[in-house]
Amino acid sequence: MDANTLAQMGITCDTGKYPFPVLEIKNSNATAKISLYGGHVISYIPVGEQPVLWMSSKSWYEPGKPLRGGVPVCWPYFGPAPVDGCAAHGFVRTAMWELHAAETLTGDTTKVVLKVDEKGIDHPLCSKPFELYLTVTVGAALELELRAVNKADSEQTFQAALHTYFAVSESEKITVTGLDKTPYLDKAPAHAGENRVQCGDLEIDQEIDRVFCPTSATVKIADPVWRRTLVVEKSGSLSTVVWNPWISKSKAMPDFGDNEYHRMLCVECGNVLADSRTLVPGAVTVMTQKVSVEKWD
Ligand code: TA6
Repeated sequence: MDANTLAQMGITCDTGKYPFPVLEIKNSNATAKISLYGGHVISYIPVGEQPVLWMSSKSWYEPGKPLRGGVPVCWPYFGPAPVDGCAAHGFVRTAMWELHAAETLTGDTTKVVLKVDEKGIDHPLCSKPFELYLTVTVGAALELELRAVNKADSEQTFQAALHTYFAVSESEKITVTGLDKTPYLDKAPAHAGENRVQCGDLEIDQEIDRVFCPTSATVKIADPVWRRTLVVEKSGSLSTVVWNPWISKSKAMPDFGDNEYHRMLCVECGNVLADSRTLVPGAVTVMTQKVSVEKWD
């Protein structure tokens, strides 16, 4: 798709600031930035709003290293790699994706489709052909669709997550609702490996690393300082991960500012752990996440 056609849709490609192409989308509803490296949404700002996504000031922008913030696409596994020496959260967040399609929808909303497949990925766990499509719709809401196609002649089992980093005014002041009475695997040090049940709303006053499953619930992040609620709806997903690294883990990550845990919360729609998916040859699975902002009066 040539630059002029894209420009008419409010899409430009910035190859200056970053060592890889970054699509910049601007319409009357919002602006957004999407890195073709990683198929990674790195910014979404509705008009007149604070940023919805958070990016670390320490993020790497180097091929081979994952971006810190925005919406990392975790696929075909979630968490530590099942083999030594490989990065966590799969191999597509450090792969080059291509712009597959773009169009302007009614209501001055911009839709782009990114694609990645096994070609050009050199990774010990990338052994079978696949196609992954990330559809990003930028409007008054941010809508993501992750579509996985098994192109192999044998079945493939995978885990996936849209590992979304949300921007908040102060993590200790927000309240997360929608997960009350939901079972979760606790991965934070205090109760690592324990299967527990969420009791009421979730507040952030320690390291939080919880894999909720099963849940198809909409999660809301109420932010009393910015007087808004971030609404995270999903489909095709029965697991949701909530993560804040808090103090010691923030200090342990070189691409994460020591005090940045105050400014972010991850709410990740996924197919992880017991919610992993198996595709027979030719099968397709789709997971969606829709993020919208409810302004308080
Ligand atoms: O989704 C939460 C989590 O699995 C945490 O355990 C932490 O590892 C986080 O992802 C970030 O992982 P990353 O590999 O991007 O540093």
